[in-house]
Amino acid sequence: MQLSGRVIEEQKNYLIVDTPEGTVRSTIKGILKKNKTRVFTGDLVDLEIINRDPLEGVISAIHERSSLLKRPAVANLSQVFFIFTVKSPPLDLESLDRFLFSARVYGLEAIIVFNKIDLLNCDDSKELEKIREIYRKIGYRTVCTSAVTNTGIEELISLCKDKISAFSGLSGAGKSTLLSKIILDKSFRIGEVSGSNGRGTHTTTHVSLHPLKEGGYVADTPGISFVNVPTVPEEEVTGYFPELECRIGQCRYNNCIHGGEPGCIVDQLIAENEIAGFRRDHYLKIYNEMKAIRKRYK
Ligand SMILES: Nc1nc2c(ncn2[C@@H]2O[C@H](COP(=O)(O)OP(=O)(O)OP(=O)(O)O)[C@@H](O)[C@H]2O)c(=O)[nH]1
Ligand SMILES: [Zn+2]
Repeated sequence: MQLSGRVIEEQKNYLIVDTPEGTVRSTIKGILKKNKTRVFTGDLVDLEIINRDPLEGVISAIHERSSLLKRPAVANLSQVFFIFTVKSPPLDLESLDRFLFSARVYGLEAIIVFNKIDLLNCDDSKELEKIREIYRKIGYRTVCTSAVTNTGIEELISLCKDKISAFSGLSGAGKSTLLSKIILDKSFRIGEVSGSNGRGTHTTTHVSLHPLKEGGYVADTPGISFVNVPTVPEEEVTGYFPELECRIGQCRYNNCIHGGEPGCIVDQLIAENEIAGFRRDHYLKIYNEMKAIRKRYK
């Protein structure tokens, strides 16, 4: 019998595949091994069932991937929730912009979550609304949540439906707490790939995908890190900032990097409050980093 399913976990000698018939403990067909074909968590695969009870199978084909994240390895991730807070820890927009940049380079949809809104007073909430408006305007979805009052949890769950999602964010923002509200299963391994340096204390641990009863999967490891931005040619950095990308070619000088040159449309739009000045600053920082990296390898 043939089945298709999603690889949800890599074990030492087996891959666990979620199929309509249940989870199947699987090995990889010899010919695929011979071709050195790698199978990753998140891959959609075809299986030949070789045993019914317990269900066991052999992976015979891998469907084309839409994305592959390297560390930790996970295929076909469709979206990532970036968990941030306004208070405790304080809002860190530079990190958020670096995460958003990385997600765009990797081709992942990013959703911004402002957690711990139970801690905000009236002024904080007004400030948060202004920030949300800035990101909304450039096309990002934002969600406000509280694991204390359960605000926004239903919205998070509905956004996960039929998608493969991961949670990322700075330490202490509440990733594990929010994940445990979405994945109610007790076998959920909270915090395993988490660490103060953002790279994880158990970096060898593989990602597992947890099937949601609503449909879709959530990576159960909250440590997927976007802190280290991927390297791209510096002139392409604008392409990953939506509000800059749509202004390409509008400055006086064609090679304007929006770093204070005369006749820069970005300067004008910042003065008119159309573009957030801090986003330009974060863009310039990444631009200069990319330039420095290129020079080093020249
Ligand atoms: N007030 C409040 N506290 C929260 C909320 N969500 C999480 N916390 C608390 O914030 C602290 C950090 O939460 P975690 O879920 O461990 O955060 P994390 O992002 O997984 O942190 P790392 O494991 O360090 O990456 C815990 O003490 C949580 O109880 C919230 O919505 N409101
Ligand atoms: Zn410019």
